[in-house]
Amino acid sequence: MTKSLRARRAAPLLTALLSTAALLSGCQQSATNDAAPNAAAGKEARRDASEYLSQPLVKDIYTADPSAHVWDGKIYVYPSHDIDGPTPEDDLGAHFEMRDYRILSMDKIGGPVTVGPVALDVKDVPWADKQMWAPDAAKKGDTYYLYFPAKDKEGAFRIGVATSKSPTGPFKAQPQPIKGSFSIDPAVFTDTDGQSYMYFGGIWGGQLQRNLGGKYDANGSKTDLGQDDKPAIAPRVAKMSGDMLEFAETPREIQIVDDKGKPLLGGDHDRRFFEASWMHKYKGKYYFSYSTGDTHYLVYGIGDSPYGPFTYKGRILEPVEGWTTHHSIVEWGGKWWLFYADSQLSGQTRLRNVKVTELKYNPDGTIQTINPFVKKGAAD
Ligand code: FUB
Repeated sequence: MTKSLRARRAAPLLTALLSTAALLSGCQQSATNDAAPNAAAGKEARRDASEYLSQPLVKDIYTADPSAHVWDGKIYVYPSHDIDGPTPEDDLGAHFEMRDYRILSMDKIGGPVTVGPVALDVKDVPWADKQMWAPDAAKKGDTYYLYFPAKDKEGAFRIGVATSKSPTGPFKAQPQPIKGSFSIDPAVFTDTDGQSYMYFGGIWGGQLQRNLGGKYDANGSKTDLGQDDKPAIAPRVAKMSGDMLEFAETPREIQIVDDKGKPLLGGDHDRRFFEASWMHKYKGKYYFSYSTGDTHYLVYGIGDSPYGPFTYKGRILEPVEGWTTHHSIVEWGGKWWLFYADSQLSGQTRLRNVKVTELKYNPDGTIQTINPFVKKGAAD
């Protein structure tokens, strides 16, 4: 698939327009409130619910970018909370106008999902102006930390942190963004030795390409380096301070290399980093996974250190319905799970719904690629 506009890849065309009632009846897992989202009604032709590998976890609000964690045996999902705003779609994601976060929780995968109340609102974050994009969370001692990107008053994405004594909030934001933070999509991984690291970054609307000189350049490239034969822009990682509120070091670039040890190139859109970092550890190895953005894959590399380098290994998830693809991977109940999102309920990229499906490894530690559709070749 070639470089496509963020705005262009909405739901694929189907001949039949399903009724909202029929669509919603396909949801396997219940939420606390079964009211159908208004904007889900008939905007696009859609697939039959039976064609999707899994069904939306909740249907009373729109959610995306699910960061899942297991704390005290319970599963918590920290998603973006999509809303139907007025801004037209563009390549930089201006249509993702999210203003708050609501946390999902469940006792078991496949069981009822509770949608929590507003956990953090942009109006309660002193430095933030708009676009509360993909968050993540961490726990240390008896405190929960919500990490979130938002645009500041100058239009630059920064990453903030808010704390709570409850995993579902409400969270209280620090007055300033994390010093030295920029771009989007924080993912905080705590290693087996207790040290936490934040992975982050995203090109195009995520502004990573506008932060190359250590300072936000509002006039920088809209997309990437524009140098297809040079190493692609790297995601970033930084060790977190003991109090989890700051970086303990200047963020480092993460190398993603091919099987010959060469960095993936900017023109390699099927494999290079775009956004949606996630880190998990399996059998002592570090798995760095991410979205390829304009080619719509979730892919991963494996390394021996939380800093990388990570050797590209393949795809985790083929393209979902909708432009974006963003995920998390977590172990629960002796199995591994992929949380992801698509646009099944609305047919619109800006209004997504989170899902979960089992993730399986091969004996050599590679991940089995998942097709988000039951019928082969259903994705366009
Ligand atoms: O949800 C807004 C943005 O779209 C996220 O931050 C990206 O990862 C993509 O999903």
